[in-house]
Amino acid sequence: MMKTAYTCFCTDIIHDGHLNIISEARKRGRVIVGCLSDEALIRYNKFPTISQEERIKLYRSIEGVEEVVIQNDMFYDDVITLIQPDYVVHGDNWKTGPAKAIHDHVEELLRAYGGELVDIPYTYNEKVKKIDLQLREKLAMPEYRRKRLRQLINMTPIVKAMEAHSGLTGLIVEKTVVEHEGKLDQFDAMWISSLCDSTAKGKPDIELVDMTSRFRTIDDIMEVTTKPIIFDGDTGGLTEHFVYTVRSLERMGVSAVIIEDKKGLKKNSLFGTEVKQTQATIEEFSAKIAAGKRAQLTDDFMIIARIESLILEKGMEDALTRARAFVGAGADGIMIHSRKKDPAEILEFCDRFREEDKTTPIVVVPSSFNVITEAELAEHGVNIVIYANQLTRSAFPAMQKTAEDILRYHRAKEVDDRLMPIKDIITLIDEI
Ligand code: SPV
Ligand code: MG
Repeated sequence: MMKTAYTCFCTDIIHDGHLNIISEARKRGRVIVGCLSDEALIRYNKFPTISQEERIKLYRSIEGVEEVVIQNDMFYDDVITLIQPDYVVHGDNWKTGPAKAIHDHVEELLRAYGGELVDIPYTYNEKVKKIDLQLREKLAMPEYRRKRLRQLINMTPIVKAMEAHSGLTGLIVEKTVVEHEGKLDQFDAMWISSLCDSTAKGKPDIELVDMTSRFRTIDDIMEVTTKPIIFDGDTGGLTEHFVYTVRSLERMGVSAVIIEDKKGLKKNSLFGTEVKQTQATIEEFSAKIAAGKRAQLTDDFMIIARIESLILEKGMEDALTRARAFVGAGADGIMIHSRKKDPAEILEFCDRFREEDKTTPIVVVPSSFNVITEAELAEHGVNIVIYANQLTRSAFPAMQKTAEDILRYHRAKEVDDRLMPIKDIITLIDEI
């Protein structure tokens, strides 16, 4: 019987490397190509720039490919059970890094029935490099990046956003991939926190850092990343100013702005009622949202209304009434915030909001109620979870301790084993 050779693709463009894999597979048998599903792809690799259907068509059009199947499981269990290929052929680039776990797992699956894994030397020539750059362009340019948050909301059970406030923290959010319990995972989006952007500049979180400076932060991050950006717009400022902010953010390729229903001198929400903070009226804030929606030029950009009723202890009914009104005014999503350790009030809000509104995205920021998992939040209808300040809060004590110890010992030797090797920090940064 004719043998079968299987390979899984997750590319949007076919280059010499893929053709080489197909030709090696053909030498061994009937070629079946797996198309990694969108959902697996965004966890494993990067956001697809063409649809799953278009990728299937693309792979089918390659000479020598006899069949294309969808691979839903990035660890290959589904297709290997189904097809039991004699060979799995892959570029040898998956033998290092987080993908090594997949390599090893496939090898084990094949061994169980006498199949063979064939690792082909990875092709990296000028043409392949150019195609990599083309793909990067499609991910990083504003018109592609902007719409990606809406796409992600539809593609994944919960969008995970991590705080970034500089090129370096942006790179961490962009590049961190972990393998854990048989799954690879990475963040989907970045949150430009007003708290962390201000803290990085040594300033309080009171809308003191002006928009020009905040835009500079966005630009620093955008220059070195491709993931979509959610901008913390504080109160949005005066409505007459907010409409310009919306236009600027949209033009830059930011996907969403979240504005909170407060007015006057804004203080950080985690202070709650310990400081004086004033909530805007429903009418005032609805007018600001509506003006922002009128100002935007694309259908991609999102204006998300953040409700501070639970933070300011105005009650659940007030929060729900506001949510209804702000969606009515055109808000593309609702962020509900709380500073309680117990997630109960957040979950009650989500459940009650979802009873009457099945579709408007819900955003939460579990800084205080940090026991809740992403899966539990998704079960209660949450679409976006934001880890708003954990990178800053982990970096600060580490830096402070290093500074103290160098003062203490009058040299840097004692801190050295806590430091990232210089070589690693250099490889973090891409050279063009
Ligand atoms: C921020 O990260 O700046 C936020 C979230 O607005 S919070 O600090 O919890 O108010
Ligand atoms: Mg903020």
